[in-house]
Amino acid sequence: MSSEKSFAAGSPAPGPVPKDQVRLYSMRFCPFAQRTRLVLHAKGIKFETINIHLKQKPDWFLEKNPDGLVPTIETPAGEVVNESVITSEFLDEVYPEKKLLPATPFGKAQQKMMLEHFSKITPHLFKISSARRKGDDVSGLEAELKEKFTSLNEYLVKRKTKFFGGDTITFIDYMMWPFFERLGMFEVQHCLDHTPELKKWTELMLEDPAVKVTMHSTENHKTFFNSFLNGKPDYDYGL
Ligand SMILES: N[C@@H](CCC(=O)N[C@@H](CS)C(=O)NCC(=O)O)C(=O)O
Repeated sequence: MSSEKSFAAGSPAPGPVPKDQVRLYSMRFCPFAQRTRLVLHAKGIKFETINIHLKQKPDWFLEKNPDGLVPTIETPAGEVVNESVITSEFLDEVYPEKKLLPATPFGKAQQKMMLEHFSKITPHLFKISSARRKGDDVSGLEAELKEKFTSLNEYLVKRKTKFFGGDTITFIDYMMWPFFERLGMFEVQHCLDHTPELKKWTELMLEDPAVKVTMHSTENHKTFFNSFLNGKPDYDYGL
């Protein structure tokens, strides 16, 4: 697609997915869609993006995914897959070059266990941000977040690896990254100060080409997030 502008209700439906590509239905600031974008870029998969106006979804998008959530991917064969982790695993299987998930069942299970653990941390970020906006004291919540970061830090220390799946970036790192990119937006960056290995991991992630190409600055995240909180998400912010 030539424009990154979001498609809203009433916009014409896109044609069929080009034969040699995958189509990603996305939203530029969505952390879940960023997971899929990271995998697409890391694996060098040819894809086109259709950004969706999530407040005014086109009917043709809801026909493809009645849940109306991004990320959703569509293949030239008409296969429609949604949910960030499922789309990412699907892409890793369909495109075997540069595998991101480990080959062994135990290796895969380890990454999925870690992801399960991590998915209990993310709601905490939203909780802190919402409490802060209400003017509540967030020190207790921040202490809990620091504890959770300590558990991730210990994982890296025990394994003695730079990344969560070894010394190179794998699936689990990409699944976790979008939320770390947004620590500044949630104003909890300082919660990493006592977890040096985890902090180093964030610095190494920032050097990754797929991270570089999919990321937004903290300022842009903040501006979008504020528009979202005010009930008028500016999906096309910065375009
Ligand atoms: N569990 C889903 C969550 C995806 C999600 O919440 N996406 C948001 C945008 S960040 C969305 O599509 N929201 C539209 C809506 O709720 O109607 C995943 O991992 O893909």
